[in-house]
Parts: sequence; C-alpha cells; structure tokens
Amino acid sequence: MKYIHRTIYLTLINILWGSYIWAGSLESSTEGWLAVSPVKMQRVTHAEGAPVAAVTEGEACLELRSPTGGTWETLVVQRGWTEKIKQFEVLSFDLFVPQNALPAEGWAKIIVRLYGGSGADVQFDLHKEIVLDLKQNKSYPVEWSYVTHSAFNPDCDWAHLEIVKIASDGEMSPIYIDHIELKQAPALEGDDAFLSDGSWKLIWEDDFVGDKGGEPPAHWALGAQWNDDGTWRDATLSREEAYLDGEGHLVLRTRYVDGKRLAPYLVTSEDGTIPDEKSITFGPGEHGIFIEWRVNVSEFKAHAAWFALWLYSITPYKEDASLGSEIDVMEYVPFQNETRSLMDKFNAAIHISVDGKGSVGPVSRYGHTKFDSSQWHTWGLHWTRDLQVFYLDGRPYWENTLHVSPTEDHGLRMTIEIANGDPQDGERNLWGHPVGKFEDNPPSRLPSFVYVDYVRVFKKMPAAQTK
Ligand SMILES: [Ca+2]
Ligand SMILES: [Ca+2]
Repeated sequence: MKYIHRTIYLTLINILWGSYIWAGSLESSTEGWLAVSPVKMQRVTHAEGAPVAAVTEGEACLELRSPTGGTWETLVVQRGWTEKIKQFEVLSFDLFVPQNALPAEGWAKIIVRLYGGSGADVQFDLHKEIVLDLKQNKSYPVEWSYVTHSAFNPDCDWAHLEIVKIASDGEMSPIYIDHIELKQAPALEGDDAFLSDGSWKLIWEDDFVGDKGGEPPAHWALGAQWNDDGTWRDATLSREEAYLDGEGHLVLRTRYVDGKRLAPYLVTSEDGTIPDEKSITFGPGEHGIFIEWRVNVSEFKAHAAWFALWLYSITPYKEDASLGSEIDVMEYVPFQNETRSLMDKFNAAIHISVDGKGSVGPVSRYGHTKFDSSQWHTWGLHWTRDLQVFYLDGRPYWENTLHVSPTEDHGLRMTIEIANGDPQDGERNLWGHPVGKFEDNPPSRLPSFVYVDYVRVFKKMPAAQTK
C-alpha cells in the first residue's frame, strides 16, 4: 500500500439502526425532490400520461421535463436524505426514457450524482453513469452501491443527490423515475469450490518449506527501493526480518533495534527497480485467475505498523485501470485504545491514482471487514478482466467491477510498513488513527509477527484444456 488515504473513524451506530430498506414510491408526493429551473417536475399517473413502463411501483412516478437538452443539465436535487444516505449503502431506482426523447445518433446518459461534506467543505462527489440505449424504449433498473467508493464519508454533515442528463444531441425529455430505494447491500452468496472443478490449474505456489531460520525463496525481493536508502516511510527495510520457521511457514517480523524500526517488505516485482526478467507478475489473462494467501496475524499487534497482502502493477497510478492498478487484498492496521479497535478488522481496496481518484473498497464501511484476528485465515482474489471478487475463508465478501485492471504486470506483495503518528496532529497516522510512535509500543507488542502458510495462484484454463 504505497497509496494510502486518510479516513475518519466510524461508529457502528448507523449500521445498527436496524432498518434495512427505505423506499420512496412517489405515490402521494414528490418526496422532497426539487426541480432545477427550467426543469418542470410533476408526479404523474398512467392516466395522466405516464408511459406504462415508467410506473414500476404503485400508480404514480416522477416526470421530469426539460426541453433545453444536450449538454450537462441537472434536472432535480434531493437535499433531505442525508441521514438515510449515511445509514444505507445502496441507492436503487427505476428510470424510463422514451426512445423518441433520445438522439437518433451519438450517445445519451443519465448521471446520478451524490456529493457531500461538512460545512462548505465538499468531501466527496461521486457519479454513477447510466448509458442509455438509443435504439430501444426501455426501463433501466439502476442499482448503485455508493459506499464502495472510498471517498464516500458516512460521517458527513450533508449529502445531496442529483439526477443529471447529458447527451450528444437531442432533448432527452421527458424522463421518468419511480421506485426509489435506499438499502443495505445484499450479502454475497457462493464459495470458492469452483477451484476444484477441474478447470483451474495451480500455476504458482510458495509453501515456505525449508529449514528453520532459512531465507525466503529468492523470488521474494526487498521492494520499496524507490527511496534508494533502504527506508520507506518510518521503517528501515530488512529482508532478514523475513525467515522460515521450519514448519512450512514464512515469518514476517517487525521490531525496534538500535534506533531502527526494522520491517520486511517482500515483492515479486517493482516499478522499475527490479529487472523484468527477475520479476514475477500476474493478471487475469483470458479466463481469470485466483490468488490466495493463508495468513495468521494473531501476533501482529504493534501500533504504527501495518501489514498488507497486495498486488501492484508496473504503472499503477495512471488513473486508468487499463494500464495497471494497486489491488489491496488485505491490509491490517493493528490499533486499540479505550474507545476504538481495529484489531478485528481489515481493509481491501483498488487504487488507480495517488490522490484517491478512482479508489474503491468493500461495502463494509471504510473497507473494514470483520474477522477473528486470533485465527488463521485465507484471503483470496478471483480476478477476471472485468470483475474482482474478494474472498475471506473461501466466502466472497466484496464483488467489484470498478477500475478492474486487465494488465498482466501485477506482482505479489507481503509487506510490513511503519508510519509513526504525527505529533502535530494528535499522534495520528496516515489513516487518522492516533497510533503514537512505533518505538513506544510495550514489549507485549514488539516484536510483532505475521505468519504466512502459503501463497497460491490458480489459473482458469480454456475449455479445450480441461476435462
Ligand atoms: Ca410509484
Ligand atoms: Ca506452508
């Protein structure tokens, strides 16, 4: 996790409020939507002229007429749903645009905009695009899991929704909206049993077999050489802090010795400092790949340190997933004080820029998925050219279609990084947690250890090569 952005802390109160869905049916009122001049907004029934397909719940829907057309035009804004937006995770509604309102050629889109912040400060501005089919009269079921955008902040003071139209040409008027819902994301179903269906092949593996105290295999290089002085953030990087335990595990240790914060940072590729012929990289290929780590972080407790299992391309931050990305399969930031604990949560994310543009994470708030840190777990990534599904112990917990990179140049990483809290900012680390200084950890937390049982990479074979 070279890129890391600061987040603010969350209470569980919103999640625990209880209700799982909030629905707007537009039956008795326009429910707080405000038309942006010169748009004409009204609640209409089929009898009053709404197309049959436009009314998807009850008798009435919202009609938006705006004859100006063409360039970006905000149709309506909803400013009254801040608490609901903070409480829920997914926005859905049905959109209907008559084909005769669309341009004959070119393109047309509806954009749902969700932006919010505190005071005058806009903290996030997220867009969901619905590309309209110019050749059909059809209804679009819109489903937007807005909380997967890492920029979304449920601690905001205000959040506004807007519906925007934009097209290469034509009026795009009228459009219809009905059956608006705010809800929790559904739990994902399924498991990783498909790996043993005969179509998947183990193509790369490290089981960390070897003598006690032995070095990890040479394909694990010391990364983060971009500083050229053996340090990264507040750590002195050391391959000696990674060694085999003689029982089939790799040990990753971090400790404070002679004024140095020692940490291992193991990679199979780097952004230029490891020659291509010595790099081992992966990508989704034609049919998909599955990468799995089995890891135990029960003795990794040092505040100001974090551990990550991740993938990193040669050019991850071009703001264009087709050129590469950072894929954080698991990031663990141990921290605990009187009011907060991260000891039972981990983070996952996709990043395609250093400033957070295009960052996405799981539906669980701030990407903090719960787990039992006292046990062994497997973290898995099923990655095709347009989908990434993240697994914990063989069960999917995050399905991502945003910024999925198709490139084959993503190397594997197992890293411990150290970043002390900033004394000018309440001893907070890069994530906003008041972790203090690594060297102030008590002996119960230093040294800290991560144990890795294996790393396995499976590839889906073309049908002709499977039986
Ligand atoms: Ca309705
Ligand atoms: Ca092993």
